[in-house]
Amino acid sequence: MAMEETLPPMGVHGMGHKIRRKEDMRFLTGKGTYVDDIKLPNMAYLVFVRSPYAHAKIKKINIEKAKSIPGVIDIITGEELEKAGLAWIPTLMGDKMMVLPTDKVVFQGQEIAAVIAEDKYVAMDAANQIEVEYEPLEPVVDPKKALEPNSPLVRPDKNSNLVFRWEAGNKELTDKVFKEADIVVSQDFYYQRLHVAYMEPVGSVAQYDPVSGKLTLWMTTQAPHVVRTVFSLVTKIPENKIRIISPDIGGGFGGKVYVYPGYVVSAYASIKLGRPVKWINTRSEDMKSTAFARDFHIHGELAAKKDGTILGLRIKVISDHGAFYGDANPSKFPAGLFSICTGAYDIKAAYVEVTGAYTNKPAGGIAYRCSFRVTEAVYTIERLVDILAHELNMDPAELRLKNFIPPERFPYKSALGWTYDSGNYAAALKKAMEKIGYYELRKEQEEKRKKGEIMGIGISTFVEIVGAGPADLFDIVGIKMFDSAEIRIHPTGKVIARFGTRAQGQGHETTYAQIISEILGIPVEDIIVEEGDTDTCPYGLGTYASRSTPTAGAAAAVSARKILDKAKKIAAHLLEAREEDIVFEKGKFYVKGYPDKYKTIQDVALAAYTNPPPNMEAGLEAVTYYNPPNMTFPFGAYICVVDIDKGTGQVKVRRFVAVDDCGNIINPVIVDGQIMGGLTMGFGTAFMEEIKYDENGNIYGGSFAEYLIPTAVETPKWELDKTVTPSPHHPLGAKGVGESATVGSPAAFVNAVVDALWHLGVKHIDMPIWPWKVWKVLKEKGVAS
Ligand code: PCD
Repeated sequence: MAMEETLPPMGVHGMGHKIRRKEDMRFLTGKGTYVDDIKLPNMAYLVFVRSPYAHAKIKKINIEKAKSIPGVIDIITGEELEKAGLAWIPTLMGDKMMVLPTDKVVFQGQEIAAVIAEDKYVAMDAANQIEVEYEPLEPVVDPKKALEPNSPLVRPDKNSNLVFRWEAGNKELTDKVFKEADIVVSQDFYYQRLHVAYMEPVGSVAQYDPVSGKLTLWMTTQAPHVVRTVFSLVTKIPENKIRIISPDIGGGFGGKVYVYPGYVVSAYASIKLGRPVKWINTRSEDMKSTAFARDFHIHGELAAKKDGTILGLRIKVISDHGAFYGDANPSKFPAGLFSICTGAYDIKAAYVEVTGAYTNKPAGGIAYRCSFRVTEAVYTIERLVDILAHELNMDPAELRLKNFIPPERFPYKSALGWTYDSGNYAAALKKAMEKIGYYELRKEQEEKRKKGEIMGIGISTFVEIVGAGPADLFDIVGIKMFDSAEIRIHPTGKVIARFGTRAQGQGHETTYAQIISEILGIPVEDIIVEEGDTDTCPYGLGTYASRSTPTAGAAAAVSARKILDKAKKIAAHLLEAREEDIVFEKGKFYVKGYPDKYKTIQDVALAAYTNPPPNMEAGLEAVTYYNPPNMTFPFGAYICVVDIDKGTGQVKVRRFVAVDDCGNIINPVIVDGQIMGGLTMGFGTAFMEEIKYDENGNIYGGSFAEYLIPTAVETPKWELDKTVTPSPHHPLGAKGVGESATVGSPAAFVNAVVDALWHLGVKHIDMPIWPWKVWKVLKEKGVAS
């Protein structure tokens, strides 16, 4: 069916309408404005010299030759930054990170010196002429070895490689439950290091105005307000003299929450030189030096009764954070929200322990399409549940149905302390089973097995936790995690709405407008949504961890309702009636019983400026800083069918059914787009992507030639469906959804592959499941053809 037929034109289209994305005209015609599109008069270019070593002492940096190249304006090293107090800056997790090193380098690809030149190519040539004398040091690559007492130290300012040790749950109770259990299953999982392969590499343009003393920074950040505050605290530039603009962003996926050295050095250089300075990473620089995701070494155990009742969960993790602890977690959660790992199941006792290690790699631990480690948690529990089902010789769907938290138990308090807002896990799984024809597939699998064909079915019934705050529990560098919406209605009824979040492709310009349209009955095309300019937008914590709908989306609803309250008063005045008698419907106010004599919201807007009731201030606007009472807990049931080629080990995803539940939906096409994109990323995780290092800390490859991401050719066909279980505390009953599919799907793929091979004695294969890994197993088991 053509898009034309399915998508209605714009108009008063609130919640649940499949309207086209307002921003797409700009994006699809190449008219977006990204950081690299910012071109200012007299702008200089910054390029970094990067370290070839993972760990080395810097003995000397010879810059003379480079400096003499025509067009080179300046060269900035760590020594100079140190004098300005900027060689090290705080990370969002209360650690410190090097902007430029003064003593030693701590990962391959680290920024060592910045060349600023009249143009980018001169800067690149000059960077090649900078000679750095190194004394190589023994690198720390394996996080387990990093924690051994005799390990070399990654950090010059620390006396161990321990980042943190964190635990949650009741250890005694969990140990007791494990002793009493009929069966305990255990497995080691490695959730591999991933690169956040957004389309646009990170960069910034800094412009310092010596007359006003104002610093304007265009940057690829998902959290402009927080970055402004941190910049101000570090540089002592007054916060109202720093303006951060995140223009259009070509994908963020968590990788653009981190504060990169380039942001700081471009700002410093612009202030020093009095001219604008641009820095844009190349793709391979980005791959080698930006913050990475995952890298969790997990040991998981599940205890159960013979009949499949799950009793306890015990998990031990070693996490690799690279050289700086730069995760963007809320500060009270060193291992993010990993403690959501009891998942969709009613588990009495659980205990989790996470130990973080420094290694000679770029900073890691960022939440790549993941609400702070939810992805690792979901993978662990969903793999363990499948292993338990197979060990017990039970059907993995039946085992899940037996252990789900039943719908009547919500709000449900988990063993690790979270209060789930709402859920109906059995409904989602049953819908997915029906859609895919689960029992017929099991029969088919049995038949195929008899013929020696290899087919598997994998399930993942995940639960997420998204939408941070509440503010008393969640903060980033002390700043409470709320979010904001300001709505202004002009006299002619046209609207401008501004937010503390910042979309990177999610479609906020459309969905926020739909929220306002839903409540005020104003057509979506009359509502302009703006984000990402700290001079104009209300303060907010930004867009990551699927928090925009639960927080800023809620703020939009509350602001719109505040406006509606005032509008009702104005309407009563215009209709010469009592406020209690005013009815509001589809953009029209009328007196109860007299729907034909009405005033439109646009009439009321005009009156707010021309004829407000006596004693009422003019204007029609509202701002809300929304502190959510709880997180939202979206969930879903995914089922994947795979066929494995015995000759090559190639896994073919034959079918994939995804039933998602994100509560009430604002825009169904946007939500489906989010899920399809997320599934594709989960597919890449399961089958293709990994950042690896050799024993010297050299990155393998470091370009898209080796780091494979799925294209349209590899990507399976996704079959989508929904259940709707509204969030009881969100003003619109909505939950977040942007990350669900990336969080939930890897376990479904891996479960399907292991399900296909279990009868051969295969219990686990670590991701990415490359064909050769499967082929090796088939060969070992004597079934490769
Ligand atoms: N929605 C609707 N409904 C509902 C929900 C939701 O409609 N219920 C929609 C909204 O509105 C938007 C979307 O959907 O538009 C999404 O949402 P959310 O969930 O709220 O989220 P946000 O916050 O907005 O966003 C964020 C996310 C994340 S987080 C990520 S990764 C990713 C996702 O988002 N990223 C991205 N998606 C996306 N897309 C694109 N295109 N791009 C990008 O970049 Mo992190 O933490 O950062 O890792």
